[in-house]
Amino acid sequence: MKRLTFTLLSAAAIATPSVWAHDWQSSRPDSHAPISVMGDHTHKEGEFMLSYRAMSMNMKGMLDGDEKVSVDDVLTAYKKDGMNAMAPTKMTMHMHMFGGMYASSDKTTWMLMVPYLENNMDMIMRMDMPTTDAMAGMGSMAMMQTMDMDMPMKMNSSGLGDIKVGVLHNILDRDGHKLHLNLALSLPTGSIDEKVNDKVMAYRMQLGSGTYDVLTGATYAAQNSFMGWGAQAIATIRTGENDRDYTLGNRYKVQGWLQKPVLDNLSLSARLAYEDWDNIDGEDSELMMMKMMNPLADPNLQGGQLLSAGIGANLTLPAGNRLAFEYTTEIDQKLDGPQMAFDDSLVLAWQMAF
Ligand SMILES: [Cu+2]
Repeated sequence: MKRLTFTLLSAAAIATPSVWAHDWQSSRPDSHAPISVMGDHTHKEGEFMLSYRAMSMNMKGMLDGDEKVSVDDVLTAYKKDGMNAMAPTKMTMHMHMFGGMYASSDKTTWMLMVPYLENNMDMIMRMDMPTTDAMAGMGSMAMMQTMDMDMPMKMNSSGLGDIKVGVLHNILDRDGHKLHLNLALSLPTGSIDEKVNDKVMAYRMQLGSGTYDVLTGATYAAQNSFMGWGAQAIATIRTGENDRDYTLGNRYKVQGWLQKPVLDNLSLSARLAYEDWDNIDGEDSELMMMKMMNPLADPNLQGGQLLSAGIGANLTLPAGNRLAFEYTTEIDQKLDGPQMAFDDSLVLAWQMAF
């Protein structure tokens, strides 16, 4: 028994260094994090990378806190005599994200991200309609009676989003463990003046924040011969106020992931993310009346917290090419509501380093 224990311990002692201590291998598929994670990896001096991500995000139903709220609940609460009420039923966002990376040294990698967005929202508008009785007796307007009528509506917005310029700075790269700092500036290139029928659309439908935003945080990643893992914390801090007199809430996101190389060129991933974002500070004056009829136009119904999980895969191909996908679904969320809830998202991507 003693001998067996000794043999096992010796085996473990010999095996451990080979499992734990080796240099970071950037050729491994799991040397990049799951594809939803931005600014996850750095490059070697002189290396370039181009990337394209196609993302789609679905939102469905509404929550107030962690309670489900039906469309009818919202319409009933917001409907006032002589005015319309509106409630969203679902929203999809499609994003094309073009990225570039360049390492000016082994320690410093520069990033550029250019998003193109397309938002689609389905809503129900509850309006007053004269009843047929009232129509018949049109002569006496004072007697006019109305009834609620629900009309489905669609709206969409599309265009350039906020361009981000960033830098990643390595502070540790030892024995398969890496740590870098993330810093990026988000430029107000996305429109905040998107309109439907000459009226400004609710905050969610706008394409940018309208402010210069600072994204700052850190990313840790590790590999051994068996698997890869990592974690990232990023804060998005808005600065100043935009041209429409409001500031989107700051966002804080922490996430962690595990990756398993199943083939030389293929790894599978599981990721858990927690996000917290604040309400809007200030208000778009053109939405001030609208918020009486539509919760989406209320700056105090925008904050929330979301716990989500993703599964994905990274595939390396010849000549520095990579393909990746990740599917993310909500696990739990708590929203200042009524507010539309996150349902799921899908990211497909191509990357090429040279
Ligand atoms: Cu890269």
